[in-house]
Amino acid sequence: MKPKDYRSELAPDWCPGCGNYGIVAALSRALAELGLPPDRVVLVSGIGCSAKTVHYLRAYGLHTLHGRGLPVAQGIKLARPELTVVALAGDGDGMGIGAGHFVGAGRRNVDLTYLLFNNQVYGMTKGQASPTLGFGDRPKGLARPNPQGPVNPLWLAFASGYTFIARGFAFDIRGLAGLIAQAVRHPGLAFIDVLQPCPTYNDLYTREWFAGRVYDLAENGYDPEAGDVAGFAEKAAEWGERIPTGVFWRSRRPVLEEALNPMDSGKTPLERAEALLAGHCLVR
Ligand SMILES: Cc1ncc(C[n+]2csc(CCOP(=O)(O)OP(=O)(O)O)c2C)c(N)n1
Repeated sequence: MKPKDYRSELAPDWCPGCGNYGIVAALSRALAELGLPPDRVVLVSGIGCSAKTVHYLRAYGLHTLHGRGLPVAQGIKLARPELTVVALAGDGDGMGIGAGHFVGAGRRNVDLTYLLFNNQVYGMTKGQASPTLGFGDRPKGLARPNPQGPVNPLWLAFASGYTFIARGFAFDIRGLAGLIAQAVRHPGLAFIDVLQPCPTYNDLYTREWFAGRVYDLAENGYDPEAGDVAGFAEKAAEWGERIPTGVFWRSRRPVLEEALNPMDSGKTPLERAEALLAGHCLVR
């Protein structure tokens, strides 16, 4: 399989210069590198410009509801553990309306990959401030500077229990493809915050702005497996003149599939999850 073999017959209708083109290129490159047949891959999205990605790649795809991609993705993985599941969301989708699911998924550690298309605005609805936009920032879709502070997706992923945490840049296609391949291979819930410039509504954080700032954590000998929480927190907070990309954190703990009752081995993980949860619920 070559990267182009994962492209669907549909032509993307994103704006010229959108970072999403780089993400599609990186995702198809990673799937080719992993040698995954399209019928073993499921892409799950919420709502937004980012969510259209599932239509432009040749694999199974579900375009779900705003902020709800992760619960669907986890259900698919539990029902069909042999499939590779990749969930994707915009920063409004994933860090706003879907933030509760983001936290819950971290606690479960189901073996799937989650890509955040982070452009700091609600692209599809004309550039309102998303939860990752900085305090006081005023990209052109805002009438006034942003009165709210940003959430740090890397810190939130860590606090929620994600076992693989990385950041990529949409226009570093080779680097992002490498991160996606590592995330898919990681046995557990893997999160990649993708810096994805929106050329139409975010005139502050542009492709050029990022290109002069991003650097690879690995260049400075950073070890994501050192278990160094303070080092992780410091690197995840670095933003401004220099912005780190690469793998920030990698650890192992049982995935939900393993943690379920081993006595129920004749059942699928989804049936085992239902049996387990039934024991914890007063009302079904
Ligand atoms: C429940 C619900 N609320 C609001 C909307 C309207 N809506 C559609 S896309 C969107 C924001 C998308 O922004 P983001 O997730 O950052 O993705 P982007 O378009 O930038 O890729 C909103 C608020 C919706 N479709 N459904």
